[in-house]
Amino acid sequence: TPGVEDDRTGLGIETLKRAFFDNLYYVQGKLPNRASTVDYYMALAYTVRDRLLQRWLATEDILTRPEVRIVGYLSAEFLMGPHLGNNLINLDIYAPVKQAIEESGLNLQELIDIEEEPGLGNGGLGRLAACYLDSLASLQIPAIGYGIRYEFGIFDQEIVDGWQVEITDKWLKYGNPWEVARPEEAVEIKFGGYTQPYTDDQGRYRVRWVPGSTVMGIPYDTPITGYNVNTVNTLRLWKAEAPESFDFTAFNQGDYWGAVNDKVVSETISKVLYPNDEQIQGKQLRLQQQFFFVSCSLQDVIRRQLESGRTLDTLHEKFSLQMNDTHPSVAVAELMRLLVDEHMLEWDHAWDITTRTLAYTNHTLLPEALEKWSVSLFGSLLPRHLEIIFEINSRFLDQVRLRYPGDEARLGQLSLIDEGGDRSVRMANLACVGSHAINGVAALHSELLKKTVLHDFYELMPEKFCNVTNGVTPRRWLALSNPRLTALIDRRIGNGWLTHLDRLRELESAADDAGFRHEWRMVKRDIKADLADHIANRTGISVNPDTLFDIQVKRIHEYKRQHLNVLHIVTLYHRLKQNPNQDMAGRTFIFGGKAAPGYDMAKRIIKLITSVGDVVNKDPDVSDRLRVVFLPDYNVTFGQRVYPAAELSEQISLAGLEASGTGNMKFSMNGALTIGTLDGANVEIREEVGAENFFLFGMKTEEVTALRSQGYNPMSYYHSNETLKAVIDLIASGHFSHGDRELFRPLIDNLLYHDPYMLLADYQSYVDCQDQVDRAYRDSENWVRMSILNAARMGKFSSDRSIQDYAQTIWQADAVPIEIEA
Ligand code: 26Q
Repeated sequence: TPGVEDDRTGLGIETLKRAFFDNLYYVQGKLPNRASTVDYYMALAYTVRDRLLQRWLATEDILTRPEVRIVGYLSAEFLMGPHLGNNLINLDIYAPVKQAIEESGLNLQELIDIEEEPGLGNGGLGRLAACYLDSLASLQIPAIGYGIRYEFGIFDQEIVDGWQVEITDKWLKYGNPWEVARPEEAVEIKFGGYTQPYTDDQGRYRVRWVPGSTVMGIPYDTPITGYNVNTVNTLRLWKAEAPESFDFTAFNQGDYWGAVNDKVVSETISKVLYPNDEQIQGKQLRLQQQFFFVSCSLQDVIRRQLESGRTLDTLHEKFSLQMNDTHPSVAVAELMRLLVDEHMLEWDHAWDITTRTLAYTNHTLLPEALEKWSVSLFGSLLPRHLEIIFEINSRFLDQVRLRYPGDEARLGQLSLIDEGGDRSVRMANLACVGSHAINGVAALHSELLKKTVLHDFYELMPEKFCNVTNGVTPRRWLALSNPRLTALIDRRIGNGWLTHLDRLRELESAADDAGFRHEWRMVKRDIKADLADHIANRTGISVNPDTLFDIQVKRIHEYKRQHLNVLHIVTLYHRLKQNPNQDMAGRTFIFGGKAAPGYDMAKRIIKLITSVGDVVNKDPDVSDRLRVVFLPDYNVTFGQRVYPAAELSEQISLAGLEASGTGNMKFSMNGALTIGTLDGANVEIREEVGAENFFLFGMKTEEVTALRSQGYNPMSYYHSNETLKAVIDLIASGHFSHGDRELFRPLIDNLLYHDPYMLLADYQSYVDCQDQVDRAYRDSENWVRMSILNAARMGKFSSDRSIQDYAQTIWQADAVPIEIEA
């Protein structure tokens, strides 16, 4: 009937209201008088989901066309953050939905805020995967994100008596309206057992894998909307379940307990995300998780290839598979096994397809963070894959010998097997050999990779190496999280910049416009007041929105040097105690971040922050100018509140250790200035915003290397710097720990006797730089000017640019616009 809107797709206000209450009734099974906020949230989520399904199915449909090239992003983590608000932005239905919800007597923000965020990642690497999915869809590039549907994501953090306490993350407790299970596309995954050589009917030598156990991988699909386009890609996450055949055999033998136990063991695989980042332990379950999602995903890719009417010879023409760090790197061996053992391709042919299909992104320079698995563990879990890796290694090392005759040392470095002590498989080496492209995540990082951790690979195959500097999606990190700044920018330069972030440069002239500066300042001030309210509600600490908001939010790690920030705070405290009339701008120091549960030093850094805060915030001599807040449970949702409110972004890792950083970009986009070292993407941020708009301090990577090789002695800094000594002594004396001199001893001793991240060497430079920040902040007109210029010059750090780089240099993937009949 003309003029009548479909209740599942219509966008008229009355239609939206009717659809919303229909979903509340028919899906949630609730009448308005009995409905909770969660019920309303669910009803709204289904209402929004209905409105993207046509585009989702149309996008799925074009994947089956043989000529359409698909990017598969393989990642053990996808730190998506809440979907509802993001989908409202991307579908461009925020305004009508807000009106419909408000006319229904409800508050849209309240419904958006109640969503449990899917925290299926630790930090940077997982969040990067999420930004990349957003940009892939927005650029209309057909793509599938492949990962694990962890039942428990990253733990929730509570702070009890100043210490971190971990709480399990039951994100699925009310159900997940954004996912669709596809049990009909389940696959079988095998583990353990042994291998058996045999001769096939053509008389060829072959190997059969007789597995010890099987689990099923059930795909759960989540739609990934693009911004203002028809493309809706898929995030396909795998859940592990026991195969039914298990029940039958066990039940028939009367072993009920055994059958149930097998089920429990199988389902353990996708139970929980490992909460460690950077520092890794070789746990069997982690390797099972990695193989599980890789094998599920590769089988899925092969099925799609065959269903599109292609043969496996051209797998690399239809698919480009990106490995997010080495976590999915067993894909090299698994793709070889699928092609050679199951699909009967010749080794050389299979190897050619494998290396042309796979590419590898490295995210770390910490040597201890390079993934290794003991050969015995690997062989007991994946006996056939271990054989395949040995075969790949033997052929690879033969080539290396031809190139470098007699160079045994180099051979030892390049080998996929570390022969020292307990033999182990080096996953980065496997990823390098099995990929056609290897990239770092910022210019400096990619250069350092070639010079250090992957140096021998670079000399052997320089053509594989490239850089793709990270980026973040301005849809979530500006439009969604900072609507007021977004509206102000729109008023000045019109719209269109969210998909062409370089156009923010048109704001440069506004930096010289006093009226615009005033508006910019008012927006920032309002958002700071909101954050201040939130801090008061969450922690009971009152903070003054007219002080400088100085923020460090990221995983707690020694190399990120949150404790250097603390040394600065104690320095200011010490100064103010000595000279209470000291002239300085008031500052609010805000920290957030989780420590890996087994990382004692990181947990003690949290305790140090909260303890210094307890003393400083209560001391009337200083608390008008200094406040220290540790905000518990830093996550994507909280990030969306914090970046818009920041004025100073702390990016203070020891140079050469932060691969890129992505929080640095989110801060700067929202008009914060950076105090930082020349590390990771800070280098490029500074290049873009101009040295005069960036607070640089600390040693450069070359200076770090030089100091280390000449023999670093932290104690000499302690003895030669009076303030530093006073600050360290104050912490050691028990001043912040009710007289307890033991509490922070592990931290202090580590700094004085080892200081692996060279805080003491960078201390003075950091404090001097912070003093410059203080002076700059007090020239408030110029500060606002710099703030505007920071935001205006962030175009490079849109993840759209990163994805275009990947698409052109690594994937050869094109946009495929999706047509929808009206
Ligand atoms: C590996 C094996 C076993 C258990 C855990 C892990 C594991 C898990 C997560 C190892 C590392 C991670 C996460 C690393 C990470 O987030 N790296 C960050 O990646 C960002 C995106 O490229 C960069 O911006 C950061 O600089 C980098 O630290």
